[in-house]
Amino acid sequence: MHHLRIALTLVAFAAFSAVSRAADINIIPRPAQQQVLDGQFTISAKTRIVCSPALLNEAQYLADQLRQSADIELKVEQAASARRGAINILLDSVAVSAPEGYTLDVTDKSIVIRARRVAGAFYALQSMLQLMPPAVFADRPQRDMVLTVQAARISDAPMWPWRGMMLDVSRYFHDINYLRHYIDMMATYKLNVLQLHLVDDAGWRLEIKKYPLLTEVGAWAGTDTQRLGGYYTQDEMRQLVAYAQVRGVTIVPEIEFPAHMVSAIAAYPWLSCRAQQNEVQTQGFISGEIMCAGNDACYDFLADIFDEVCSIFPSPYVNIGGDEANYDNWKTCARCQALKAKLGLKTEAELQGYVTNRAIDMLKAHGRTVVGWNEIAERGPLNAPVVANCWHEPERAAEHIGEGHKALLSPVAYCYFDMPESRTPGEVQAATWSTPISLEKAYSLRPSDYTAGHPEALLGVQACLWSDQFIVGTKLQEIDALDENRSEHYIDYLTFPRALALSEIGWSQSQWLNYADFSARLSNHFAIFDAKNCHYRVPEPQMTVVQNADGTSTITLVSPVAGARLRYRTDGHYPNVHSTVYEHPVTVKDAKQFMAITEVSARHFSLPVCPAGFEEKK
Ligand code: TNX
Repeated sequence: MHHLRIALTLVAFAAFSAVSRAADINIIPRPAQQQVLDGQFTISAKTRIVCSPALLNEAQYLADQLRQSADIELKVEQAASARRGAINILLDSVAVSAPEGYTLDVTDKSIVIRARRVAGAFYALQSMLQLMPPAVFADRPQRDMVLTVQAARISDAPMWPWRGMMLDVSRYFHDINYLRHYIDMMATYKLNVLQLHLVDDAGWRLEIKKYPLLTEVGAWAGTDTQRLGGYYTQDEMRQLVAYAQVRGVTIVPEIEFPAHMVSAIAAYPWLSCRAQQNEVQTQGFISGEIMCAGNDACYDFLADIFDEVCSIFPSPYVNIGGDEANYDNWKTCARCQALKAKLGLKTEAELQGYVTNRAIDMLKAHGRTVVGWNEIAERGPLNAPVVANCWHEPERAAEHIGEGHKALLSPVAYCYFDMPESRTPGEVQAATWSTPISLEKAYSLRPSDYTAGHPEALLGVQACLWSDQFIVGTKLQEIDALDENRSEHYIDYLTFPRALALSEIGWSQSQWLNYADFSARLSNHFAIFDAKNCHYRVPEPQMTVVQNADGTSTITLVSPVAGARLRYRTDGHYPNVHSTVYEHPVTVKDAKQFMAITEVSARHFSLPVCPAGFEEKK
């Protein structure tokens, strides 16, 4: 009977998706089931938002968004069941079984959202907003707003519970406003975890009341006019946590140790084995300094830090870093060696395991689970399962799952968005130690390949935006002169649109992961980015080249951005916004001399695409 029911459900789902005209809906990440219907729902000043009492925040979020972009004030009312004519946002654990799942039914008569939990209701709202004109995402009232919602029927739930972004706020201090913008962008695409890399050699970014020098000293690097830095007060962080919570985003704090913490050691030299005075670093090289493992005071320090961190961040996870530890100082430190002997440990790696175990215990007392870079699962036996954030080869995720840990995928080759998308001359100069990650490459990671048969142990995917690798002195061609060399605009440029690829591989079922289909939908999202003041990277035109019998080549271009013009040159020079507008396929004698760009506006255009390609820089 049970099997029959499953079979029938599958048939019903298959029929449901077969009739859907997916191309007409451009939602990213692609919903599990979607069907476009005829007609649309029109929102007017009389439309009510009706919600379950537990969903007032979500109803208010929608009302705020519509007030902001359309200058319309919708009334919010609480009710237990749907009302005709209204936008209904209801909790319904009978209709929806997946924890973060939802259904969204839009007809010309009403909108009905059903979700099992708050998160699902929020995701439903994001899907609903994506069924509206992009201007609905604007942060100020737009003229002539048409408040229509495409009629559709959607039933959706994410594949993986953790769809994250990591920002390195240590090497480059992003102010709170930028973090809000980032969270807003994430929320639009159902990305639900923001890991803040709060500690590294170049800066300690979180106010800790018991250790004021961490921010008085540790948050600042460089001298005189070159002095840079900053930190978040606990109040600011609490407000940010609340802001993120409303948007379905959990902020996971990363307090990095035993390596990558010169900022703390500069403030409190006794934290290190040799207790030598260090400067907070201005560059991103990895310091040989390390927290002393043999000094009890260091564990008291960690426990104090975690007390304050846990009082600020309700996240069930705390990330303890743990990567790239250089053990030279431990090897010559009498206290570390004494502890190693006392514990009967053979290697310094095992000593790191001991440090990790101490942290696991401290955080367990706060009811939190430890996350760390995959090194933590590789150095010394651990007393409890952790979440290994796998930044090397993705295969390591399967290994750590096999050992009883949970895993999160952030493999360099797909998820390190501090690598540029291309090596086209003129590309933003970012990290070069691994190969560029094109949008298509970012989309090609398949989390389900790395579960070792335990899908529940793979939490999901996360992209990393390290900021130690920006090469000072570069300006993006399409960004106005910046008054500093590194800036938030770089992070927007590196993050978008690749974060949408990440969002889809983390959310959508494998059967729907199709790059061509994704690109076609994506072309409609740049208008959303514009509405949200996002300084995204404009993709190059899509190009096909056909060789003709007479030796000429015919080049066909497709705009990757809906509504954007393409321009080209045939003389081997970079096109600009005054070059010839592409209207139909072009036949040229020498394809190598052809270059084309996507032009979103006079100041926002892409790097060129060229049939000959661009040489990889050595
Ligand atoms: C490696 S990835 C690091 C970071 C750097 C990054 C640069 C990892 C856990 N550690 O400290 O910022 O490479 O791409």
